[in-house]
Amino acid sequence: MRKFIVPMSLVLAMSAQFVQADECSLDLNSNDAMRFDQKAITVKSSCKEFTLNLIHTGKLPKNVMGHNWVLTKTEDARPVASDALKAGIENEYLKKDDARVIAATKIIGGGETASVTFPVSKLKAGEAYTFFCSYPGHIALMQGTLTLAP
Ligand SMILES: [Cu+2]
Repeated sequence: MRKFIVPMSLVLAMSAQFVQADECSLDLNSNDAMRFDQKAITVKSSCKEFTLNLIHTGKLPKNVMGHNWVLTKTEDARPVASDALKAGIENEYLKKDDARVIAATKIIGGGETASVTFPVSKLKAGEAYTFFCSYPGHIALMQGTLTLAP
């Protein structure tokens, strides 16, 4: 009987998560080939907060193939990424207190996950946003767009 109860509550918890995933959160995979699995993210303006769950499906450690998820206005993405180089891995490859960064996760390695939640009020309709990985050199392949949609 006990064996039955545990899986049932697990199933319920998982279905609740799927409902939320459709609305105001997203799972984004990253890998050892230096890629995100999605190029465009849409955030609904009806969401109060948005949660990005970054998953590293690879095996390489974070000092070799580290990934994070950083969100800025598109015009800020390159400058933020070049300042991130100087910040080093001890600062999660981001300049400290960088006001241009709207949201960011820590750097993770293979098999790890990291999440960030930010208020959707930080986004404006019609503004172009870019998400990227600030690990040195990764922005070349690891970037995409984020837009606020009605
Ligand atoms: Cu990366």
